[in-house]
Order: sequence, then structure tokens, then C-alpha cells
Amino acid sequence: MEESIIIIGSNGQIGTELAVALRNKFGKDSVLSCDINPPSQADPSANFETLDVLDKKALRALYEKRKPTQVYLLAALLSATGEQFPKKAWELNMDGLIGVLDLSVEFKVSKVFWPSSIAVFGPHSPKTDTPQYCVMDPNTVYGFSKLAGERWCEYYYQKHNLDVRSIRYPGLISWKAAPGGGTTDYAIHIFHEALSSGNYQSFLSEDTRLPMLYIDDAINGTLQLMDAPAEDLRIRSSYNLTGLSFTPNELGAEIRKHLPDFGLSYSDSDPRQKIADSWPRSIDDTYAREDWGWNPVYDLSKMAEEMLTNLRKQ
Ligand code: AKB
Repeated sequence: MEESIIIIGSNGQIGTELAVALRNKFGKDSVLSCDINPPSQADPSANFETLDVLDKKALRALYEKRKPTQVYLLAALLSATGEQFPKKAWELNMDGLIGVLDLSVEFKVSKVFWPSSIAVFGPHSPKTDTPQYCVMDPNTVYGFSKLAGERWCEYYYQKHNLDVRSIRYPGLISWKAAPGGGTTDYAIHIFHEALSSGNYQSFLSEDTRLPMLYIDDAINGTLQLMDAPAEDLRIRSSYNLTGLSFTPNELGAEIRKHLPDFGLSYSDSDPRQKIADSWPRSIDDTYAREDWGWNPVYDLSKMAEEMLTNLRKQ
């Protein structure tokens, strides 16, 4: 069967690269990218439509027109922006998801992908090798909207037989699209500043360890999960996933191997610190490894080298 794929929120960090991967896999005409804003570096041959996921009429019209077989819902406000606009974050992250789940049931979509996050964990979750199942008391709007979203995904799977698949992404590191208002964004800004000014002030403290993932691994993992036989998937809320864990200090030391004069300082009064302190330091992703063969390839040194090489070319 010919696939008809819609990516909603396609201009962000994940969508920009996932769209390319899906077009390579299924063909250009099979994939439609949608976002509330036009893309900044538009590929003229890529199908794109402007869409506000909260515009129910427009969303329905899109389903009617495209009859999607797969839907990727990526539109969301992330952790730091969500704290600035809490009601907006709840509305977008929740109503956007439920609108897509409802239409996907009605239009018999074969598979839906929706990203969750390590932000679903909170101050009382175990910090090291955080397991799939544990205490979860997120204290950001982003975090508890993602946790509620996970429950909705599992609910639609159980009640409506909708094949929803999801990953709890850690901080994603990429060079193509700018990050959008997250707590882990320092790990991207640091590369840009290392190359442009040779100095960076991290908004997280030197020893704040967070789970991270290089974008190529994240995209491959997403495709792997979407390809997995439905009966192999034990998790219908969202899979724990990780690639590496490091601190700003360790990342700075890695960058200094390429740029020995790189200067790194730390801010001591950024509200994102409190968010980072409530998140895991590392993640146990055994279920993803066992159920669909998750096996990331980027470690700290390979990731830093890729970031610097690609940003230098830009
Ligand atoms: C954020 O920092 O908000 C995101 C995330 C970990 O979900 N990158």
C-alpha cells in the first residue's frame, strides 16, 4: 500500500530531519510537512502546508484531503518556553494530541507517532538509570503535559486499537535546525558559540548531568520503532531512550580537544537549572533495546566531532 504521511510541527529540531528521512524512505510525494510557520530553509520540491494543529476545521480538512496512513505529531511547546506560557503549553501539547488521536481513529490511520520526553520524570524519580516504570512527579507544564499525553496514547491504543508509538526523547543534539526553548538547548548553543566567538556561558551548572542523544540516532530510532511489528511492542505509553549522558564541563572538555582555547563559564541564576535538577541524569532504555533493537552509535566524541564538522561547513 502506498503510504500517505503527514508530519505536523515539521519545522522543529526533529521534524526538519525526520521529514528528510521519511522522504528518502517512502518517496517525496508520500510525505507532507505541516507547520504553523513556513520553513526557513525550504526544499522547493518538498510538499508543505501551513497548519495550526489547534485549528480543528483545518486539521479535519487535511485528513480528508490526504487520507493519511501515518501521522507524526511533533508540534509542542518545550520545557523552558512552557514555563513562560503555561496555559498555552498545556493547550497545544494536550488539545493538539487529542485532536490528532480522535481524527486518526476516525480516519483509520495505520500508525501515529508522538514524542514524549525525559521531562515526564520529576524530583522523586530515581536519578540514575531511571527505569521505564517508577515514581513520576514532573513539575513543569511540559513534563506533566507529556505524562498526561502518554496516558492518552495508551488509552487510545487500548480503547480504540489505534497503533500509537512514542519515545521519551532525552535532549536532542542537532546542527540543522535551531533548538526551540528547551532545557537541554545549552548542548547545542555551546557548539555554535565555540565556533563563532570561542566562548560560551552555560545556563546550566558545570556538573549538571543530563541524558542526551545525537539527532541521527534519534531519527534512526524513530524509524526503527515505527517499523517494528506491533506485537513486539510492550510499551504503548512511551519508550525510555538514551544515547549518552554528560555534563556541561565534560562537553566543554570534549570541545577543547578540537578548539583548545575554548572558554566556558557558567551562569548561576538561570531558571532552567531548576528544571534540569528535577530530571534524570541517565536513563535505562532496556525495553527499547529488547523490543525493537535500539542500539545508538554516537558517543560523546563522535557526536562532538560531527557537530563541529557540520557547523563549520554551514
Ligand atoms: C527540553 O529540554 O525541553 C527538551 C526535552 C528534553 O524534552 N529538549
